[in-house]
Amino acid sequence: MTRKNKRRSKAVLTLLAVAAAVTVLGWLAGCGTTGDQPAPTTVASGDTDAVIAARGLTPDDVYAAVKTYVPTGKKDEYVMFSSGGHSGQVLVIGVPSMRLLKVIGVFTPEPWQGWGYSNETREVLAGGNVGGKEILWADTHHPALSETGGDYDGQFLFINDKAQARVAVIDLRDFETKQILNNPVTTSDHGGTFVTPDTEWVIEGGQYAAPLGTAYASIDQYAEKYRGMVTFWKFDRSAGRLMPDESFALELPPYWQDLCDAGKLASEGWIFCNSFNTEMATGGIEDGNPPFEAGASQRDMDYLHVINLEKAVELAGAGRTIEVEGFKVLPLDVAASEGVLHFLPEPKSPHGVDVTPDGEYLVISGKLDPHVTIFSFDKLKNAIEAGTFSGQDDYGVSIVDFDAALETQIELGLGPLHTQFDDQGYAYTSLFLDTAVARWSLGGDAGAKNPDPAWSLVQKTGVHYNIGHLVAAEGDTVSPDGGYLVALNKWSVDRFLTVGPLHPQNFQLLDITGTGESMKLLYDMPIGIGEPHYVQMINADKLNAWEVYPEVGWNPLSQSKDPNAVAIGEEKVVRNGKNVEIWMTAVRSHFTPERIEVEKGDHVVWHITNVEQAKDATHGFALPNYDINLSLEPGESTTLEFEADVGGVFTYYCSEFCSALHLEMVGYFLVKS
Ligand code: RUQ
Ligand code: CUA
Repeated sequence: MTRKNKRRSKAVLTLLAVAAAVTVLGWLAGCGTTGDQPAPTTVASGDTDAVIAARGLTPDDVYAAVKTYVPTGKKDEYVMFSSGGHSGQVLVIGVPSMRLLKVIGVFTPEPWQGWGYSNETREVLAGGNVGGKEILWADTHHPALSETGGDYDGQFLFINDKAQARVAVIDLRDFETKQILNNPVTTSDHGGTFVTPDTEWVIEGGQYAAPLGTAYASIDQYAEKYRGMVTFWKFDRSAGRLMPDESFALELPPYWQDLCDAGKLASEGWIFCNSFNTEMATGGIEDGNPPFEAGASQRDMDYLHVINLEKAVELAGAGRTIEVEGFKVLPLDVAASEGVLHFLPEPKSPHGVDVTPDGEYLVISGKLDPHVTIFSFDKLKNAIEAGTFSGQDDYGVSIVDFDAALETQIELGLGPLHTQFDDQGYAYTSLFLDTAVARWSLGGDAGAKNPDPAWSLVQKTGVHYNIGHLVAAEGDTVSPDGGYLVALNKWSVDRFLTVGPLHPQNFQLLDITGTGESMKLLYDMPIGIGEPHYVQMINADKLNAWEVYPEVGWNPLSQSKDPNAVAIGEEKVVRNGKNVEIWMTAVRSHFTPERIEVEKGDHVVWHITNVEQAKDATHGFALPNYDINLSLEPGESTTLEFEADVGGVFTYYCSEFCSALHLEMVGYFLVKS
């Protein structure tokens, strides 16, 4: 048993004992009602039994409360990184308390943290411009924590934008976005981001086929001119950046690629991506054609794309790529003839492909098939080597014989989507239509860790409602932790007070500590921001974020001291023709200087350093009518630049309540017309 597991088991035992005691007290107090009417707010203070009785809590409620309550001063055991969906941001949430710790500005300006208002943050956002056009929203789907040896290492987080085919890099030393890149080869992505076990590559799988790059082709030329893709972004860990020049895409048939996963341990070096619409439906309901939803779900089988990444890297290195919009692309015919790409039939309009922790099996969820289909990587590899193919698709890609790679199929229920794993040899699959989480037992060595028969459905627990993704603690790594699982529900229907017709989505925490049919629902968390898709949950011990920047004058983009950092006593304003450059400090409770006068039409460059080193001593910098608000964390130095094109007198002020004299932390910006 690892240190972590021991600690957790002990904690769980203590919690169970407390919960049992409270539960008995609850029963003695005669509670057990399950009404959803508002509970009385005034009950005898200090009397736990009376509170339980007055609030109508059941023994299960009390257990859930005791399992999730994190008292003040204590900290959460896990941290979840959640996509913020079409808000374009990332959410940071503590587990088991399910408290929101932070919203990280990624693709969308986030004024309270100054994201998108300084030179540095604008530069990062501009990396996501598409054909020179500023795009300030995104549909974030799948966050991926950086890994070392297939385990989260707590250093970086990546996330994709499905709408514009972009990827972002967040540095977990300061939880700030450092890079955004637009994929020049494609217009949409979905199967991203996923990382290889040592984070050499960040995977971005495509979604809706289109002509590569910005080319135009009529929809009648779909089969000849439209293409899918998967892109492998090379990651330089020491620079903390993706390297476009060392990255490449793989051209794929115009099926709609969906989620991907990287092989690990036994299957390291291989990448697996699902696809749907192998029918190559092109829509046109208005012309009497079947709508996409019908046209794209005719066939019983679609194709799992089995990609030999090592071989692809080798061929890209040997110059077998072509260039599309200045980006390297390994052509489909090369991939097919050189054995980089094979197809494996998979039922039916699949969504998630998830590799088991040992890397031995691939779990496929077909949205229209009540089973999960489990392939053995070993069998798959042998079939490829032996050439056990059932044919080729229209693009010359060999199709591996389904039965040759099949391990088994397990009937779970309706609408299986995604699968995660625990430390006891269980897998957990979300069932969208059943609105349930299915716990099932793995086979192989992993499955021997629990008492349930191998490859069998063990329990289904209802969730509220219509679950998409789910996450278990470190549940997609080589060593999942178990303990907690979160269901990411698309609908909340009746779970919360109504806040208008746009309802929050609902994260539900489940207790997965036991074996057999012991899964329990613990907690509901409304998500008051865009639709989260995927989440990863990391042990909090693995994160080593800074509490203040390491040195006064720190530039968060370069992660080093800024050449324009200002020390106390060195503040100045320098005019050079129409250019005015300001070097300013911020400290409790004043800016220096406090009066700045410019001419209308001047070009202003303004450097500000927060010279504080105390935790939490953040200053804001709000400049009214100029659309500027900054957040200067302790030690941070930043620059902003603008034309003084609005005449008048404006007070720049600190927008963080930093001290008793915060209201006095102000200065006059006078723009003479
Ligand atoms: S995908 S649940 Cu990106 Cu399943 Cu949304
Ligand atoms: Cu500084 Cu308020």
